[in-house]
Amino acid sequence: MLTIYSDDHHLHHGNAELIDGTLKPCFEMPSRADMVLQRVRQTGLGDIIAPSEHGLEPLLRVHDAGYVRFLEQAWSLWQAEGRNHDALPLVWPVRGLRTDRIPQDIDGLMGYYSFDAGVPITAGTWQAIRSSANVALSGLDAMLASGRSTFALCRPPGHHAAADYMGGYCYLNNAAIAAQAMLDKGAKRVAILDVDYHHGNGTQSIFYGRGDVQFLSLHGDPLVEYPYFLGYADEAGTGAGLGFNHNYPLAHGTDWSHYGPALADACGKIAAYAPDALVVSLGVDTFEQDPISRFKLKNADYLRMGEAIGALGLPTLFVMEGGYAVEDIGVNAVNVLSGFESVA
Ligand code: OKP
Ligand code: ZN
Repeated sequence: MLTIYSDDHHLHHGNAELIDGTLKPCFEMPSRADMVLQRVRQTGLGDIIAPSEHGLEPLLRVHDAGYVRFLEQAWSLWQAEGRNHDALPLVWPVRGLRTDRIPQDIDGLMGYYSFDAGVPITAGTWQAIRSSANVALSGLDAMLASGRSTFALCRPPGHHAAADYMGGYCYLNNAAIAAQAMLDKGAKRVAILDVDYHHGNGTQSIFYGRGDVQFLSLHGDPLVEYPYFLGYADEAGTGAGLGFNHNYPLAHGTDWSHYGPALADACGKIAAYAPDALVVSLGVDTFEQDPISRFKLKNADYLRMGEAIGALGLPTLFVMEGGYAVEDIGVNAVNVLSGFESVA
């Protein structure tokens, strides 16, 4: 399988995140993608190529123009305040507060365009997130040109980013951008399967009213897990999108004995939808040793995951999302891809 990768992700390296009430080094760190790349090489998965520039247009098919402009300008606005450490949001417009006036000050903008504090903006963030989206879009190009499934080794991840807000380590929604680009290139229906441990709230919200994108997500139950405010089983879509959104909230401690059947159910729904292609939001933070997650999947379970997805027989674009057990992230991600290839 072909991998798309760029070193540009190194330009985004947040210093710290607020977790459990203290500042800790960011779990979402450059070594994550380095380890996946190393495993791709080690296993001889296939060629590795650089992305090409796709411009802003495909981003603006999914994201709000004001939000994209904010992402581009945030670091320089922050610096203009005389600050040279990472930018972080610290105030949000919750119930009853106004969202009809967009603040002009950088602290107000950071809050307006985010839903949590897990999104440091650094000097290189804009370039890194643009590159990450280019990785996904170049993966799509390769998949369409060859008819073969492709791995977009994106970093930073994207699935928590909505049309006009960042959060959960995510800025631009790489999977959504690729799915929309596929439709714009002539696909009639695209399915997005999100196997990251956390609910893909951004992707869900982007396509919630749409019937041309089916979204399915297996994740920690939002009643007890981040992102808490979306991802319940009764979220089925709205309007033309009704019936095209499927959430599988799963309990803490979920292992393959419960994950496997949920995945099989999701795959059945994908098969029934009969999409032209599949995008997989590939997070491997479902791993038993993940430092911020509570599922119990083992290394070999990722081979089974890949086999289940491969059995669909669809052209598939894998888009890297989460996974924070850095020692195992490469093994687990590539196990999915190898399992997929063993049946596809
Ligand atoms: C990004 B992706 C854990 C706090 C979680 C944010 C997690 C973002 C995950 N107690 N903080 O979905 O892997
Ligand atoms: Zn995650």
